[in-house]
Amino acid sequence: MGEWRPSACILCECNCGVEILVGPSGSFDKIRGDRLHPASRGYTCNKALRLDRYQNGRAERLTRPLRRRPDGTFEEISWESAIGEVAARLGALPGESIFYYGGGGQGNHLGGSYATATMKAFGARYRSSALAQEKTGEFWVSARMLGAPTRSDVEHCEVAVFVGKNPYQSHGFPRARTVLKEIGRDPARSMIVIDPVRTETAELADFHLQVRPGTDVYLLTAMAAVLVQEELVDEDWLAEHADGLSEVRRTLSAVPVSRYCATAGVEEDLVRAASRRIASAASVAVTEDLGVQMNRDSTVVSYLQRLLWLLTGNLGRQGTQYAFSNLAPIARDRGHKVGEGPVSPVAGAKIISGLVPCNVIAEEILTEHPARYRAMLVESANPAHSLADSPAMRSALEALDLLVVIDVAMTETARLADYVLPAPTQFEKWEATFFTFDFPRNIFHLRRPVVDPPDGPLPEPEIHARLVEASGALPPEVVEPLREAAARGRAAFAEAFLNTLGARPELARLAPVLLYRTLGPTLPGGAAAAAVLWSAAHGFVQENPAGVKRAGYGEGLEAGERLFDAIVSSPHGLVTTDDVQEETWRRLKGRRIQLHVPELLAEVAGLADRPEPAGDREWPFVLSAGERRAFTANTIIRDPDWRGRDTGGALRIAVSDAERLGVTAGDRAMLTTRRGSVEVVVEPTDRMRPGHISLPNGFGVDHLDPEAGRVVTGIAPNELTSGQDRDAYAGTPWHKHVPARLVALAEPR
Ligand SMILES: Nc1nc2c(c(=O)[nH]1)N[C@H]1C(S)=C(S)[C@@H](COP(=O)(O)OP(=O)(O)OC[C@H]3O[C@@H](n4cnc5c(=O)[nH]c(N)nc54)[C@H](O)[C@@H]3O)O[C@H]1N2
Ligand SMILES: Nc1nc2c(c(=O)[nH]1)N[C@H]1C(S)=C(S)[C@@H](COP(=O)(O)OP(=O)(O)OC[C@H]3O[C@@H](n4cnc5c(=O)[nH]c(N)nc54)[C@H](O)[C@@H]3O)O[C@H]1N2
Ligand code: SF4
Ligand SMILES: [Mo]
Repeated sequence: MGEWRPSACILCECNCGVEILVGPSGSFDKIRGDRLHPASRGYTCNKALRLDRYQNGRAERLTRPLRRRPDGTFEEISWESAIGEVAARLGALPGESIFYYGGGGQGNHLGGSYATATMKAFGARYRSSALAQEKTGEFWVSARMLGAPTRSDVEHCEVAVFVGKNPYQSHGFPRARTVLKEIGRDPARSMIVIDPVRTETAELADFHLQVRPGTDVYLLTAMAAVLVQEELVDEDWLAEHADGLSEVRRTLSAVPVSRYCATAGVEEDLVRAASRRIASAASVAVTEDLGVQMNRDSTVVSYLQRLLWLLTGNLGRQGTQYAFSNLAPIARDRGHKVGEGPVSPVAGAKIISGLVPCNVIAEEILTEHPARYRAMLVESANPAHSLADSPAMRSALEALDLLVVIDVAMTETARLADYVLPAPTQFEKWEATFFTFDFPRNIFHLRRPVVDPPDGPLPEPEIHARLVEASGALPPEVVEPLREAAARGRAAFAEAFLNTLGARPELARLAPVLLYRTLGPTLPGGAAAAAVLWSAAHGFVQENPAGVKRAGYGEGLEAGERLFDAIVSSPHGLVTTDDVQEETWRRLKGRRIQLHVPELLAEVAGLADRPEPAGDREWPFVLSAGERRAFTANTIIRDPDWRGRDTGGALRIAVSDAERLGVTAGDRAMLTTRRGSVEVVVEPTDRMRPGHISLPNGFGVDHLDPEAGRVVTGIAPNELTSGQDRDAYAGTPWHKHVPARLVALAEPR
């Protein structure tokens, strides 16, 4: 009989606490929700139970550093050679030409938090991650309107609104299915879902606004206009908290609501009823996601979505939106106006939250421009698969002087690398995510290894430390005294560390590695990777003194130490802040809400002059490329056997369209977009609107089969998408809106 060990599911941002029964050979024999986890409280969805396929599945696990030979095959090399050669080749390039991508998927941000040191050591300035193809538009709008990011309190709201989000499958907040069912059951509460598909979430909704794909900007403009035109705006609240109501009112008063509802394909009565329901509720929580973020007008839609809840005064109360504490901020934007702030060196694309838009990366490499990126360090990401236009991405990665990939498995991206550096899996090392946005009690969960790592891989913090050391940026005369101070105790270390950074501020960005090498070895149970959390904990206490105190850690420096020690010694996770509602206003720093964002309000006004979105004879379908389903999890699990159903990743299509094409379930068809053609298997369903088709995300990756060799399952969606199809502001892709056509391949019956 094995032992139950606490950890977390790594398949979506919720990171539900789990307990794993580990067999003698390291197999995950049973997995159950961890009741002691402060956010998930025993909840998991169907996916967590299959995590053995991540740990022990048929992916091509990486165990040794690899170097690519000229013929494209790989040879195993020692860590000494790998680190020495990578550092020498990075060191020979101008720092601005070194691009860092990734830093953590859905379960692992601890390793990536050491990458700032590596970037600094080699002078790298530009970076990106998956966030810059989904959330950057939202970050920017939030910065412009509120000055801080917010999340929505779905659990306690009277009315929940989901815009282009299917939380029944994708989650995104704790215990999602339970919470959704509670709202669905309660006659006093309502759910509004804006989605062209009758999703599992839409089925629980009171109002399903089954919008025509890609026309959310009209629908949300109409909804905001109903609030203004029917005088449902919370005037008193806005007078107290917000500026810009008169400009917004002027624009929205002129909106032809009926016409926009017709354009969006939703009954006007239903739109009006949903808007009134928002206005009459004591609390409204609105969440947007990829259905609009990876779609036309995404940044304008992020703005309109916020107008709905701001015009009705839904901020800073239970069940509305809140600003959260953040132990390790994932991203925060300064909200520079269009034409101001940093841009990418070649395409001149707006950099939001420090991230270059993913859709311009290939362009920034495939050019003769002197400022092009020449080297890329990819960590815990698979951009050859996950970014728009995979063929162009592959060409770009091949055109680099140097590509280094840190991963656990041989991936589509790793296969193109000059060096592949193997890391232990997330169950073989100390790990954590920084996706903790709960309120009023926010949490953190530092996970311990549940199985021993194989001989060979090195944890990411160790890889970064070695690269930084090989760069020569971290002289031993800085490290040694700090190591000695750490051996004397935490107080001595704190003083020495602050003195060192005070005397040499240029070392600040190397701090993660410096902490890892000095404080790290003193941490219990081999928790060196947690060292970076020490400074994070102190910063967190300074930012959130009241919440930290309420959570029982006391005040000041002592609270920082107590919180850090608690993090290291809480294998089930812990509460970091216990907030009151006023904290939201404090985090907005007393700044007034800006309803009027001139660039975006002008877009709303300009809708009236746009030509009606028309059908296209050449491309009669709209393809959503990358839907979340019951068994998808980005490309974290490569072994297809983990899927309980929809194992091939079928193309979903409306029943009427399937009949017209003469295809039934399981038939093959040829799907073509401007970018490429693939053969798909169709699944007719009454969930889809006619003209709309969808493919799941996370498919089209390969695994090693003992007999058949390398086998690819399903369609890689980005063989069909284009880098040019992107938002004018944030550069985020239109993956949910790809013009397509479909031809039956099966014999018609
Ligand atoms: N099962 C599972 N869960 C996941 C993940 C996973 O891979 N699998 N990935 C995680 C990650 S990284 C993310 S970012 C989240 C994403 O989570 P979601 O955004 O919820 O997931 P999607 O299914 O990509 O898109 C959401 C919805 O957008 C709808 N949509 C398509 N076109 C339009 C449109 O024109 N307008 C509107 N309003 N809606 C439209 C789709 O029908 C779909 O229901 O999920 C996370 N959770
Ligand atoms: N067309 C289309 N494209 C999309 C989407 C879509 O809806 N449609 N969704 C997009 C979204 S929202 C996202 S978030 C991205 C996700 O795409 P990516 O950001 O590329 O992330 P993943 O696919 O999750 O890949 C994570 C990688 O981390 C590796 N890994 C797992 N554990 C570890 C570890 O402990 N250490 C290291 N170093 N590596 C590890 C895995 O093997 C895998 O290669 O995809 C995006 N791409
Ligand atoms: S996939 Fe997400 S919601 Fe499901 S168990 Fe894992 S972390 Fe929890
Ligand atoms: Mo994502």
